[in-house]
Amino acid sequence: MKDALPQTIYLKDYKVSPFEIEKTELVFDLGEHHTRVTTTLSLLRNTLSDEQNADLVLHGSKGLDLQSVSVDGQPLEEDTYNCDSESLTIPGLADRAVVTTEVLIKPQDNTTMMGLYRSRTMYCTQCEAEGFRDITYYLDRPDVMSEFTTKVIADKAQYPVLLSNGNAIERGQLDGGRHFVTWHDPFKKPAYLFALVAGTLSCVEDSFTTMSGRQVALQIFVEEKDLDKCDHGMLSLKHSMRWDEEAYGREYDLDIFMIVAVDDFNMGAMENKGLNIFNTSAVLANPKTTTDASFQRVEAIVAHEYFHNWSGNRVTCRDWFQLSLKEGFTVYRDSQFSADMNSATVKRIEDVSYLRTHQFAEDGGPMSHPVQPDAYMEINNFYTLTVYEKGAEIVGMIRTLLGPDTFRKGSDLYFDRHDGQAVTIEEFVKAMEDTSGRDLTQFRRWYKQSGTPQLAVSSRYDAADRTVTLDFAQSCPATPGQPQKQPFVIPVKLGLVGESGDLPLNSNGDTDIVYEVSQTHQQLVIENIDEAPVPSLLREFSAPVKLDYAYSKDQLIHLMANDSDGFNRWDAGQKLGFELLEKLTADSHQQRPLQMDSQLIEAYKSLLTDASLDPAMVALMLQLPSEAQLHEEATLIHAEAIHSARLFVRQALADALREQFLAVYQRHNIEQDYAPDASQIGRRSLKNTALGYLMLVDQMGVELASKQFAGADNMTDKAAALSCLVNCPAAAQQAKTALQQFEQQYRDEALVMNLWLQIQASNSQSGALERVEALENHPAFSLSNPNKIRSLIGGFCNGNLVNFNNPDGSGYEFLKQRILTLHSRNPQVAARLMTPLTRWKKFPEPNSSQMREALQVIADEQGLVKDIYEIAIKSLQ
Ligand code: B3K
Ligand code: ZN
Repeated sequence: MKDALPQTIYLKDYKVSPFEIEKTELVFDLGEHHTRVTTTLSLLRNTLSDEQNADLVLHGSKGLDLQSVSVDGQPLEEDTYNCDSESLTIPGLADRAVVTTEVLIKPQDNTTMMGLYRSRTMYCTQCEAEGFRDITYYLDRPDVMSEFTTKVIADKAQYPVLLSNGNAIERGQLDGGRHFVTWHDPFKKPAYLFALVAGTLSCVEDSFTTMSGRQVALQIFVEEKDLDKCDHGMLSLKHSMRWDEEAYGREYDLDIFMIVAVDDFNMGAMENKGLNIFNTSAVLANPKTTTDASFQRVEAIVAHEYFHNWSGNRVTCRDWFQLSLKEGFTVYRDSQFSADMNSATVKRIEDVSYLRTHQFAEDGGPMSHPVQPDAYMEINNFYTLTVYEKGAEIVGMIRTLLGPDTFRKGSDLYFDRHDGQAVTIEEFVKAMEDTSGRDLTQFRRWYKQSGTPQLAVSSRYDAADRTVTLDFAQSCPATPGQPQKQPFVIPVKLGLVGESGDLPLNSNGDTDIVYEVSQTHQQLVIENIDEAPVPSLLREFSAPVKLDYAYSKDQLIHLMANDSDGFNRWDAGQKLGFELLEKLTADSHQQRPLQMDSQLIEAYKSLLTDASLDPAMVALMLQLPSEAQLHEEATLIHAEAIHSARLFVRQALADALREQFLAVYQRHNIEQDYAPDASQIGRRSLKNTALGYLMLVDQMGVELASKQFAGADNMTDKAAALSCLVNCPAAAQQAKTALQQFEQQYRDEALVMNLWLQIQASNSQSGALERVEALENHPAFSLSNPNKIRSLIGGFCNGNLVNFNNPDGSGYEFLKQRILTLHSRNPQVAARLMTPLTRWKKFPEPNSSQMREALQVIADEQGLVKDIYEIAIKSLQ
């Protein structure tokens, strides 16, 4: 990047907009060569602004071809306004004015998937965060909320379905085979929630009766070939609507709620008012083509977008530094929903694994930032794990501190007080304070301080005094721009596990309490304890911190079997596995002989033979910490040694427990009809985990996988078997045949072919890069589709760590080239691909220098988009 350096935007510079937009009237005339957008804005000066004489400065972008501007019906001469690649400035407006602009845009040439663009045969939009300015000149900021009326005109044969936000108020025929539909959204909204869709779409319809008895029409629009994949999305939507009424008292407000599925989409989905736009991968589901994991993902994303109707749309963000106000809260809400719909413990374990592996890595890397950042260059780079997942953890901690009833009253107050407003995170916390009477001043540091806090705990038991003393010490490493941290308020849910289970901690007989650690050092003494217990700390992962307690192996095994907290039972097993893997990684790196731990084998054996345990939990407990998590926890990442150590342990477990794995595999080979319910999903997960181990033993595993592949009536079992075969050195021929058959059978199912690409991209055997490069030429791959990029390129760079980090540097070179190819075509997708390279400081030589050099080449590229520039520059510091 050699030209003008991108500007940094600071939270401290926030000013209210000098103008408000009472009404926004849009006319889209969709044409073959261009689209004409006519925008009429009813403006008034904002009395809260201290710039009462300010020029009107509308945001725009270089793709807008301005045709005309008029004020109060009078066309403006060209020398009376100023138009550049980022804005349109009109001086001298009265306190009220109607400004009309007319622009031409070319959605058919738009490859960024922001603003108005084409996905296959349809037009669609993505406006969050700042895509509306790619459509027309506007005050494109979330605190400018307006009432929108949108007329869409297009050729009737090609685009029979024309949609926008709100209710359709008029439709009609026009000359030349064209038609129009006019939509009106009665709720004021910021431009980022605007949506438009035009295409040949089929629709699945249903309805929902809200808690006050209103009928809401529900519609899911898809291409005709996907009509058989809408049931699960529709059911998830209805469950979400009911759940939000029951759990948060939130009722839907319009008479219609629409979802449209599009193939080319930068993320999962978008919560546009009344017209959610979804990536096909986030809404379509059918047992024949969709795995259990995707069924659950669809349920969670449908819920997430629906919940935004209140946490995001009715109450929105004042500015983009407040992004976690809607995202952290909504992720928290969707995780509660998924926990209620499925197994709460399983959901918590999945969420925490994800947070620890990916958010902790982000928090410890060069892009580390607070949940409420104070500066950014490109806002799209701040749709992060920190803003979303850590933001959700903060909301969860507030609930833990306040208790569920007060938290609910706090959220009611927040929604009532701020309905129709654009507010800050501060206002959310304030509503919680006002409801509870609690001072959350120190707690607010969670929003402002970046980095993952560490909590060191030690304990001692005094038999004479019958007391347990727990000593807590908290600290937080330095992060970019924040060398020193103040102590956090850390809610630690804890219990004491005795010989035969939880011990009472107080005279009420409570077996767990929430202890608040708010000082750097703190001590808790628990009295009347008759035996030396094992502390069970941070139950349900009550705070997003790194816990350090020197558990012995025996203590961990005791917790694995006896802790009443399911999350901590699982976590004890993870710690056991992690400690062994850490030691074996060092041994492998030093080329010392590797030795298996017999206690881990025994612990696994108990899990496999106890039929009373929940299969989903057993499956999770049998999964060793992932390579990605081992990378996160390592001080210096020796990718090959980590891979070998993990494989060694898996092999040793498989050899020692062949019979037990086989018995479990057979016990959970379900005969019933497929259902994506928690019970069946848990059983399939356990069965396929067992199959993964059996593959390592002998030919029997290969035969089981081949049989499962051929006979599976659902995509979960089919894909699991395929993945087992593909990763098995002893099944080369079977894998080849299975891949061919799979391709033959699903070549017309884009989402299934993405899975096919991903399974191959993550094959950890040698030669992976060559296989990936060959697949780039396969018709199932395309650099224009974000899902395919994520499956193949992302699958290799994030899901095949041993090959991506090959010390010959080929993986980094590959990724660098793809980023350079993609950056101007689709900045957001390219920016997401940068993540693995940003971790260069954690790698030994030669990897570290190779990654750094790749970043440097990217940073030096001419005309680099600011999305990539920001990440490259910050990572190189
Ligand atoms: N709000 C959108 C994310 C928009 C991302 C823009 N780069 C989806 C969601 O979080 O629900
Ligand atoms: Zn969201």
